[in-house]
Amino acid sequence: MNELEQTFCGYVALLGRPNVGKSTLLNHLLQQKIAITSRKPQTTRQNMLGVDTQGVYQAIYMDTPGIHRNTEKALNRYMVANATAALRDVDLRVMLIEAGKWKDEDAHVLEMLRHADTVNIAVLSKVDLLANKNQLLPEIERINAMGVFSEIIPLSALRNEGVEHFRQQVFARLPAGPHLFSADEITDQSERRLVEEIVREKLMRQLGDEIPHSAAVVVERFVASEKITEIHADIYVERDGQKRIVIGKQGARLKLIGQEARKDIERMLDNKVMLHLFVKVKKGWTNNNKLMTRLGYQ
Ligand SMILES: Nc1nc2c(ncn2[C@@H]2O[C@H](COP(=O)(O)OP(=O)(O)OP(=O)(O)O)[C@@H](O)[C@H]2O)c(=O)[nH]1
Ligand SMILES: [Mg+2]
Repeated sequence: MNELEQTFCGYVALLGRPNVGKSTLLNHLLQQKIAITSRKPQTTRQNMLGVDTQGVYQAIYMDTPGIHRNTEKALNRYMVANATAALRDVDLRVMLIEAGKWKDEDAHVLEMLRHADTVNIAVLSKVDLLANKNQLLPEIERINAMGVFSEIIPLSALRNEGVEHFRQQVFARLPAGPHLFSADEITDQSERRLVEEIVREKLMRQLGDEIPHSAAVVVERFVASEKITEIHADIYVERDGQKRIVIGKQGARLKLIGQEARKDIERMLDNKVMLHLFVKVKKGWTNNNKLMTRLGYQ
């Protein structure tokens, strides 16, 4: 990049109801896995940044928790508050809508976007799942008629279709300004934090519907040497019964979770990893602000 060249940089929020593919899109844009994903809704709990720098352009994506209306528990309120904070203070807002699967929760997100004055782009996600591609055009027209979006982009992150077009559309809308991250920085998350998230992803993926939403992971020890990185992490659940399930028969489940997590962590750190997991109970932490803060949700 020539020093005198005009550069462009801006914050881009990825928004939408749970499970529409926000985190998956971010990972595919960066061609690196930084955000955890799962088939279960409400996987992402906190905003995180992913930086896409190419030449004069720098898009600083903000992945957000899915916006939903079940806010009985403090943790759910915290998640939605994170996402709605991202609505403000960004240069560009991208709403993901699952192609062919419009729901009430989408309408709720749309109303939030309507009341802001920054540019909005709609992404129609997971188009590979559409049985009939003829559905796409009427849906694009219907969304266009809502009068909220300057652009509607169908894509499949998993098949890498439309992702490059989306990237260019975002770049084209960034305001002029200096880059805020160096070209080799791709996230604002620490390695410890990423490890916690990887372990939580394996919990999300390997356990039934209830426990993943009651689990938190905290790295207690992280010692890196040239040959090996030793990590101790605590998994917190809300009840003794949940602890038994996470551990499994003779520790089988916990072992599997550890193996899966270790593979990902080794890839990320590019080092051998010794991972020790411990399961602990913090009664009712998802509805207790003090405990949430202790477990990393401030
Ligand atoms: N077939 C298909 N599945 C996808 C695509 N993108 C995402 N998915 C799947 O959709 C599910 C949800 O993806 P996530 O990226 O976790 O969704 P999210 O919007 O971040 O969800 P929350 O964090 O819960 O709000 C996962 O099982 C993904 O593999 C896609 O392009 N095609
Ligand atoms: Mg997510």
